[in-house]
Amino acid sequence: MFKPDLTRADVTPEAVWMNRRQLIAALGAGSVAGASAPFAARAQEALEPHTWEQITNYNNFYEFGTRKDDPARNAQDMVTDPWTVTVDGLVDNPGAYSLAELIGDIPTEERIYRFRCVEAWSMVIPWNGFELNKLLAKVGVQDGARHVAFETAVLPDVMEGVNTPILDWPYREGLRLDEAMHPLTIMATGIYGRPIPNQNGAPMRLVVPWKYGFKSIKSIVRISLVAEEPFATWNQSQPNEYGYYANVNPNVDHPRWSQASERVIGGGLFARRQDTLMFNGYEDQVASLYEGMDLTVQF
Ligand SMILES: Nc1nc2c(c(=O)[nH]1)N[C@H]1C(S)=C(S)[C@@H](COP(=O)(O)O)O[C@H]1N2
Ligand SMILES: [Mo]
Repeated sequence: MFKPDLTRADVTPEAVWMNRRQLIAALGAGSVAGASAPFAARAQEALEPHTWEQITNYNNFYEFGTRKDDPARNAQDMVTDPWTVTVDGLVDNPGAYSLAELIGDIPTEERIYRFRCVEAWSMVIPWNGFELNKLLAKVGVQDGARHVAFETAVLPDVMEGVNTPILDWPYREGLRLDEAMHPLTIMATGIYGRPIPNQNGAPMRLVVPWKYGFKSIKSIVRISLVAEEPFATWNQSQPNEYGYYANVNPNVDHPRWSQASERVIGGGLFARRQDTLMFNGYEDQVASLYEGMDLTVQF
């Protein structure tokens, strides 16, 4: 089951540390060797992280431009120290915290997660961070809170994007409280053991690995505990295309493209597609959160 201290060995089933040939041999010839089971093969895949160069040069961060190579170039002037995060709403300890005060002595750990953008590309990223529930415990969630709302900084001097109406700024996202409390949901402050680069959402961003990437809001300056489902930027901009839940689901297509498979970033000539997994491969851990919901309606 879930262990709080995930390392690469923990997130990777033992069998996948063997190479594929050994795996096939171990499972008995024919059981995975046939062309029959791409899905089964994916369930056993090794979570081999993408490179630092890939993770930090192919980004979505519309505040810094809409092309994938814009953020790496344009985000470098964002000052992330000092950084203030306002915590408000239904909490015992509201306030404007420095990042150091807010994180305090919460230890960081490594989490190697699949990352699946709604645009149907994916990577594997070795984050450093901590469970959001630890931060929420510190600020004290009050009765009546049902959702957590997040906001990204708006810095017109360095973010050329916020001076244009491409999105309704600030970039905002939200999670239902049980999703926010789930142990897979983290606040990331690093990648590969280094401070998280600006283009990836420095100094602190959300990572919700079973949801489309747009839920994982970057460079957070406000966290609000609220009763009602909060404003979520992509959901509000095109509700028929981007749901509030935005759970990765190969069976529910985007109106303009299939979500059944994804392009794995990198590889150049060897770029490959793979089947998209229900809840991005985290079904065992999170499916129970959505019991009784029609995921084709509440997508
Ligand atoms: N503030 C903010 N957060 C954001 C975005 C953005 O444009 N602005 N893009 C989202 C989308 S669509 C994706 S896929 C991920 C990309 O994260 P990465 O660049 O670290 O891979 O960030 C998400 N968080
Ligand atoms: Mo995305």
